[in-house]
Amino acid sequence: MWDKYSKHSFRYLSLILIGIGIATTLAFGRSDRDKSFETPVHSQETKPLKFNIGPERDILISGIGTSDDFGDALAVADLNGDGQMDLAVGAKEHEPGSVSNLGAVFVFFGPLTDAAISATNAPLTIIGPGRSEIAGASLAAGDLNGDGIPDLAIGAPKSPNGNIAMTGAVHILYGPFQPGNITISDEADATVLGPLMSEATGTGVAIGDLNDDGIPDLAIGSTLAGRPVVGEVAIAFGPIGSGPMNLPDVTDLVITGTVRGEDAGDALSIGDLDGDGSNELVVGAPGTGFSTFDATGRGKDEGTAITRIGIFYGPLENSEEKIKFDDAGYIIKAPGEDENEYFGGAVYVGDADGDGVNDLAVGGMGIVVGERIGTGQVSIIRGPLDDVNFFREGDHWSNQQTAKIKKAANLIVSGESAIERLGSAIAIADINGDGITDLILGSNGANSSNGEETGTVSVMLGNVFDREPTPEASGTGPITIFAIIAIVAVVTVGAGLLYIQKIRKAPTVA
Ligand SMILES: [Ca+2]
Ligand SMILES: [Ca+2]
Ligand SMILES: [Ca+2]
Ligand SMILES: [Ca+2]
Repeated sequence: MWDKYSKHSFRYLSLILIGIGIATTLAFGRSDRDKSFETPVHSQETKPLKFNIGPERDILISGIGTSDDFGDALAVADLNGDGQMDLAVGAKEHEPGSVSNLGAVFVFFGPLTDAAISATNAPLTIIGPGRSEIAGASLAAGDLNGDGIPDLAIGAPKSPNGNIAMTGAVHILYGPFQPGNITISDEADATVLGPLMSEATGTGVAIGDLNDDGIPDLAIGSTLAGRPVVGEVAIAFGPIGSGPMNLPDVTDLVITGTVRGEDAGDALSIGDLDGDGSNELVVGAPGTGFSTFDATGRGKDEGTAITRIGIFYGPLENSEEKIKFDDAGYIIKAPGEDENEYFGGAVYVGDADGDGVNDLAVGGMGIVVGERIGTGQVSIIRGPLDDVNFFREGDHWSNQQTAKIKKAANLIVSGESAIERLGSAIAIADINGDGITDLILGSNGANSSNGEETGTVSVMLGNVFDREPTPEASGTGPITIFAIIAIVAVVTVGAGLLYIQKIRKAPTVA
C-alpha cells in the first residue's frame, strides 16, 4: 500500500515539475519578447519613444495655491551669475494676499538636485504689478540690454497701457538677480506696452538673435491682435532700451496669424534648428477659433480645430509688410482633430539629445491619452530640422510644407493624471549642473502636496533619448509572468488531486 502510494506521489511530483518547467519557459520567453520591444528607437522611420511622466520624473516642483497656474511658463538662464543654470516658473493666477490674479514668477537658483521642491521655498519671488494683470503668463530670459548678463522678460497679457485697460505688456527686469521677494512695479527696468485694449500682448515672449547681428532680439505674441482676430507676433530687434515703450514704436517686423481665432503667438521660441548658424523663430497657434453671435443673437461656432506651430527660418529682416503664418518654412499640426488639444501652447528649441544640434519640443496640454482627458503631451522632434532631415525622403509626407506631429515626433512624454495639462510649458537645459541637458515640463493643472490644481513642474534628468520607458504597472510585465505561473500551478495541482482521487476510487485487483 505504501509502495503504491509513493509511486503515485512520484507521478504527481513529476506532473508538478513539468508544470513548473512549462511556466518557466513561458515566463522567460515572454520576458525576452518584451525586451526586444523595449529597445530604444531613435530614427524617424520607426515609432517614437513613449514615456509617462509619473514614473520618469526625477524632480517635482510644486506650486502654492489652487488654480495658480504654476508651470504655465518657464525660462532658464544663469540669472544670478554664478555659472549655474537657474529656473524661472510663471504662475499667472497666483493670488498672494488674496489679490486676484496678480500673478508671480518663482525663481529657483541651480543646481537643482532635491527630488521634491516647493514654490513656498523659492529663493526669489517676483510678484505681478497689479490686480488681474496675470503676470507670468509667459517668460523668456536673455541679454536684452547688452551687458552680457541674462535679463528676464515677463508677459502680463492684461496689464494696462496708461489709461487704456488690459492692453497687455511685457515687463523686463535686468539681471543679475538676488534672492528676495520683489514686485514688478518696483523693479521693472523696461516695459513694452501693447497698443490696444484686449489684444493680450504678452501671451508669448522669446529672446534671441533673429537678424544675425549678434544682439538678442525680443519677440512678443499678442494672441488677440489682428482684424479679424488671428493673433500676431511683433519682433523688436535689440538692444532694447529702458523705461516704458509702446510696442508699435519698437516693432521691426510682424508675423500675423491667418485663421480667425488661432491665437498665433501664444508660445514662442528662438534657436537654430537647421544648423546653419542663424536662429529660427517658432510660433505656436494653439487656438481653435471661438464662438461668435450673429445679429439675431444665435450662436455661431467658428471653431477651426486647426492647432499648429510654424517655423520661420532666419535670419529675419525688417519689413513693412506683415509675414503671414501660412508662409512659415514648415508647419506642424496637432495629433488629432479635437478641439482643446492646445497643441502649440508651448514650444522650445533646445538640444534634448546632446548631439550638439537643437531639437524641437512642442506641448499640447489638452491632449487626451487613453482615458486621461486633458492629461497633456509633449512631443520632441530631433534636429536638424532642415528640408533634408526633417521631411525625409521615403516618407509619404516628404517635400510637403505641413506635417502632423504624429509623423514627425521621435519622443513623446504624456501626463500621469487627467486634467494635469502636462506641456503647459517646456524648457531644455542642464538644471542639475552635471553638464547634460535635462527636460523640464510644466503641468499647470496638476495636484501637489500643497493642494489641488496648484500646478507643478517635472524634471527628467539627463538625456531623455537614453532612457528606456518604465513599463506600465498594468501591462505585460512581471504580473503577467506570475499569473502564468499561478495558472499552470493551479492546473497541475488540480490534475494531481484528480489523479490521486481516481487511484483511490479504483477497485483493488487481487
Ligand atoms: Ca545661476
Ligand atoms: Ca539681433
Ligand atoms: Ca537656422
Ligand atoms: Ca539634438
